[in-house]
Amino acid sequence: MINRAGTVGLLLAILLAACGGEETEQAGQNGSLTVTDGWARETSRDQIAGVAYFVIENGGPVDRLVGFETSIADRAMLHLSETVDGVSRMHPMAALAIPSGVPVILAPGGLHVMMVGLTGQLHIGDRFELVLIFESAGRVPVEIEVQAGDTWHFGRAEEPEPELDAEGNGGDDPE
Ligand SMILES: [Cu+2]
Repeated sequence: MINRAGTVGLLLAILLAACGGEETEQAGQNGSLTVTDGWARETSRDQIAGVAYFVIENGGPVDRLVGFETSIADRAMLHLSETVDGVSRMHPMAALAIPSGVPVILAPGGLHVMMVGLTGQLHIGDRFELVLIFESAGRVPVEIEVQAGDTWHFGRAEEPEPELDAEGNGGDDPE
């Protein structure tokens, strides 16, 4: 049975939840895990894949990022770019360890989320949701904003100089 006090308590809980949702609109959060600075590169009309980046901070015990969900692509996976002898290559990664107290930064030229089978072109200013799935913390939805960028990911053997990164990230250092 729900008595009057219980009903008021329930209403308060709903209100608090609503406020909490507003606060975390920009930063995806689940317990001790916070994901910020989510952005993706704009894509050209013919591009079938896109890339997304963000910063993960973990105030709790070590966790692992094990997967993604998004409605804007057939699938999304973790990749690592490496340049060996002037040639860039990407390697899929099954999981990524998220240490405690050390930000994990996904950025051009390194770790990124590869979104394959885009349902449409990504235009500057577009926003979409990418759900990060952690082994312990579970699902963390993150808002990703599309920002300017060239199609370095597929068009070139070499990646552009890091000025683009600084521009894209607004020069914010998570530390
Ligand atoms: Cu990739």
